[in-house]
Amino acid sequence: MKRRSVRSLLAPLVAHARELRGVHLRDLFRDDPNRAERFSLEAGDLFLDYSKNLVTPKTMQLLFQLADAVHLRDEIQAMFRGERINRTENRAVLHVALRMPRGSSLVVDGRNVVDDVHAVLDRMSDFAERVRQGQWRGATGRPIRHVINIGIGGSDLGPAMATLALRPYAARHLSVHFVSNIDGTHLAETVRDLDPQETLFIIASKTFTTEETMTNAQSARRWVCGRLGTAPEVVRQHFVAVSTQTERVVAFGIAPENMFPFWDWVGGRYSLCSAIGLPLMIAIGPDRFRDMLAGFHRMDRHFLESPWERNMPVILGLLGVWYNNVLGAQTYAILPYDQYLARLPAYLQQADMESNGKRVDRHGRVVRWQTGPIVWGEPGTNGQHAFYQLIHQGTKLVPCDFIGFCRSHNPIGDHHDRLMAHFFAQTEALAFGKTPEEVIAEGTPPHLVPHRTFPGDRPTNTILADQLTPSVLGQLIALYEHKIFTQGVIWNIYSFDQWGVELGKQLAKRILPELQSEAEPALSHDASTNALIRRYRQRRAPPTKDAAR
Ligand code: G6Q
Repeated sequence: MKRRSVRSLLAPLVAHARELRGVHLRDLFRDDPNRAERFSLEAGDLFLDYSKNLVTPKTMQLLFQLADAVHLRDEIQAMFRGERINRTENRAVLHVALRMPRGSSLVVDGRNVVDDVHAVLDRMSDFAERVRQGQWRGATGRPIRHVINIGIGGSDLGPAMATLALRPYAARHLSVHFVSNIDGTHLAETVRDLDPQETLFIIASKTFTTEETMTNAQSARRWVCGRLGTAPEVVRQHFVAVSTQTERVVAFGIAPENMFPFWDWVGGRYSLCSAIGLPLMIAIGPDRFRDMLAGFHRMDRHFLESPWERNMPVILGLLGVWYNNVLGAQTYAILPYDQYLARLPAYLQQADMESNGKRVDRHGRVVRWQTGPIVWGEPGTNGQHAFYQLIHQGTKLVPCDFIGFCRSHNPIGDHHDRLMAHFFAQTEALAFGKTPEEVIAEGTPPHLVPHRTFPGDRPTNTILADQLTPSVLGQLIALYEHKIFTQGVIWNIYSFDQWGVELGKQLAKRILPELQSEAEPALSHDASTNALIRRYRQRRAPPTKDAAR
């Protein structure tokens, strides 16, 4: 598909930004009484108000033209058709197939992958129910009470985020834990107070070679076998796997019938709806898990079918481009006003930064425009007492997404109204600020007026839903997945590979034997790395084999 260079496509927006210089959000709201209505929309159960952005109808029109100019519609359709759009790895990108309803069809290389998806979901459901009902027993006959997922990156962040997010729906007689870090502390502290007789490990790794996961899995197996013995039923009853690699799973000692597969067309950071969601399914049960998949699917259809001006992921993506490429924002903040979404910023950080943190375009040329932003955030109201100062009065432009719910799962006292009062107050304060005149009128001493003035004009999106249900979570995650897709298309980069994680891994492989050799190794790194390795060797504790004693 021929397209013009990103810089020339952005030129009309750059010129338009000049026209808008000096126009404040206060002016935009004053001049258009319908602004809140004009710039808000519903998709499924999500309501988005984007009126507190630094945009006019013309800005949106130019952004929609940009979406057309990069052939966004064709690119979306190509993904949904199962084309190999992940060209650098020569793979289709089909997380959308993971949530297509039973009976629908998407044929890839002659196979209807939706049938495969539902066959695995059925096996997962059966297994999850057996664990939940206490029918799946440990090697000594005790029911499982603790589930520990061992995985990292895409094989950890999604299920960890969602298991916390959907805790109100979880079986409370089971505890579900996530171990990811190769730091032995993570595993040691997780198993510390658990009884191996009642503990089930899920080893989640697409490749089944990831160093962190395999090191933790081996230590977990030592922890279990050291206490329950090495009879085959010990590993059989206490370890299952989620992977694409049957042979490696079997070599670890896990029987093929205890492995839940997925496919190379599922990217790690897009894998929550695959078997990678098994710990979540055990926590909330198969029906709730399917509700979540239905929520994802609803947003998928919305993205595929809606015109740009009613298309929530496209609008969020375009607004992000406006700030990132035209107004010079370096970051954007995800601010969920719900404690259950505490891990959402970390999850979206991976989804966004690993997908769009790229420096060359699809032709391999170094880009001359900004690509993915830095994504960060914390749940409200904690952030208000920490970093919001900089957003309100600092020198940087930080667009924010505020995510909130009308109903709490824990309606104690008036906590929820108080929480939501802050939620609404923050976007109002950020947009409209407080002028020096208003500060003076409050009787503020003149020397303090500049300090107490809030410039406002700080952009925010507000995403509001009735309640954080499994379906709403699915819709929310799919919203961001497709926003990220939209931006990757505009920046003309490949969003579905992650070569940037390789170099550090290779260097660590070279350094490990240098840390472990008994004889002083000949080091040939740079002077800094050599000296640091020597210092570590002199001071470290003697090595121990059992990280999970
Ligand atoms: C995600 C990345 C990455 C991956 C982890 C774990 O998109 O590919 O975060 O998920 O490196 O990989 P394995 O599942 O193969 O262990």
